[in-house]
Amino acid sequence: MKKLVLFVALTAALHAPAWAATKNVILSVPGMTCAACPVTVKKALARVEGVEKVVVRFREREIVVTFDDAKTDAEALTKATANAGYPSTVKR
Ligand SMILES: [Cu+2]
Repeated sequence: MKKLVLFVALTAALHAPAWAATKNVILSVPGMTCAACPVTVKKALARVEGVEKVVVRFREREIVVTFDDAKTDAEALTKATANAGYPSTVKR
């Protein structure tokens, strides 16, 4: 019985969104060389769970991603663009 109580308490703690926050990250994506590229990268990023908004700055070869940091992180985002064929780095 004690174990069950502990388990329930732990589960509740792990799922509490108390520290969840919306974050912005700027990804540098040098491989976006034509107007069609951002479409592919944007789709790949939008598929990542926790991503709320994707804004492409094509001329700067940058993408601003708004995400829930309880669900994903910058590493997962760069991985997603790389998997789509566009390696990226975090600018900020
Ligand atoms: Cu292209």
